[in-house]
This record gives sequence, structure tokens and C-alpha cells, in this order.
Amino acid sequence: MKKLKLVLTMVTAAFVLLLTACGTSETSGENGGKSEEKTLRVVTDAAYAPFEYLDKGEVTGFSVDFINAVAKQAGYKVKIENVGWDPLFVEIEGKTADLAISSITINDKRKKTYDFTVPYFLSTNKIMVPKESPIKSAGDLKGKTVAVQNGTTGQEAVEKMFGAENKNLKKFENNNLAIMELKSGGADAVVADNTVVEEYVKNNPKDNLVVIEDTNAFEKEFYGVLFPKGSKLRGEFDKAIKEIMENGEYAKVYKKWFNIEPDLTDIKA
Ligand code: LYS
Repeated sequence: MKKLKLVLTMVTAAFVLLLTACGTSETSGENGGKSEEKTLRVVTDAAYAPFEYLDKGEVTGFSVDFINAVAKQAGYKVKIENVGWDPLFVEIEGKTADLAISSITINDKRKKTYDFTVPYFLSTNKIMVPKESPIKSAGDLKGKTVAVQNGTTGQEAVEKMFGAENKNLKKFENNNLAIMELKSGGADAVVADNTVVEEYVKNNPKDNLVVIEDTNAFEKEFYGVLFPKGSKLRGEFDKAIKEIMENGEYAKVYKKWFNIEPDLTDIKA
């Protein structure tokens, strides 16, 4: 009996040792042997197709391919997590994430709290309405119910036009919810980034929606990658972004998602 116990203990010990060994080799294998390639935690709000959205539970989109290309150029790996829009700013301010990519417009207000890379995408807000809507310009939104994503430049632009206390402004946690409100008749319009609403209209012809441009009401905006203030990574990513714009990698990613060549003079303007 004693002998059996001893054998059992030895077998268990050998098994534990084996498992530990496997575990160790797996960890070093994760980096493909290149242990200097650090994995950075990237946060996003994956409800903004075609930039960042969920496909079968996976975060995908232009931003994902872009940040992977930039990180690779800078010698890093990234792990992207869908945490939501408001929480991503909390994470970056609290430094629980290394960076955020989420179609985030570079502006002075945000620059007070965060650091941005150089611009990587040109954008502007546009209005999405039903085809038969009487709304033809931003001025026509007066007195109408407008759905926006909370804490976006779209919300800001509408508030600037009609006052922050505008009771007809409906704010949502993400842009998909704002679009749903428009479709269900709870709002007359959605104001959001042009590429997102244009893509939505193109992909959902049965919804009978159209996009209205108003360059007098909405300014040109540029997306940047968001970092905690003072992050040392920012400079490395700036350099990597410029490099992939030079070496054709940026154009490759851009063409995959938008089917056209990027206008780099636009981004650098
Ligand atoms: N680009 C706009 C902004 O930064 C909208 C971003 C929304 C992302 N889910 O406010």
C-alpha cells in the first residue's frame, strides 16, 4: 500500500513537471521566439464599421489592419479589446491600456488630457436621414430629433448649432444604437462620421436612407491614435505611421477597405 502511494506521488510529480515545462515553452512560443516583441493592450469601441466592428465576435476593420501594420513597423504586437467608447478614454487616462484606436478625432479638448499620433485619416460629420425626409442641410435639423453617439464630435457639432440643452438630441452609447433609433422612427436624423454613414447606406439599400453633406456646418477632422499623456510609445508610433505611409503598407490596408488609393496629401494637410 505504501509502495503504491509512493508511485502515485511520483507519477503526479512527474506529470506536474511535464505540464510546467509545456507551459513554459508555450509562453516563449507565443512571441515566435522573439521575446523582445512586446504585446500592447489596445482598446476600442467596435461599433463603427468599416473602421472597427465585430465580425463573428472578432474585432475587425480598417483600424485593426492599420494598427497591426503600425505596431509591426514599430516592433510591437497588439491585442485589441472591445471595451466601448466612454470606457476607452477612462482606460487611457488611467493607463490601464497602452493605446486606443477608434476613429478618434484629434481636437484641442482631448489634447489636454491625452496624446495623439500624427493624423492617419481624414473625416467629417454628415447627416443620415430617410430618403423622403424634408431635411436637406444642417440648418434643417433645428427642432428635429437628432441621434448621435455620446461624447463624439457629432454631438458637439449639433450642440454648437442648437445649444447644449437641446431636448431633441438623443445620445447613445454607440453609433449602432443611434442608427437603430433612426430606423425605428425615434429620431429624424443621425449625425456621425461620413465614412460610417456612407458605408451603412451603401450596405443597407432596403433601409432607404441617404447621406447629406454640409461643409458649412461640419469641419474637416483627422483621426489619431490615442495615448496616455506622456506615453513614450507615441513617438515610436508617429515614426511608424510615417514609415508605412512611405513604404506602401498604408496604401495596401487602405485599398483593402476602401477600394481606392489613399490621398496622402489630404492626411498631411
Ligand atoms: N470621430 C468622432 C469623434 O472622435 C466619432 C468617433 C466615434 C467612434 N465610435 O468624436
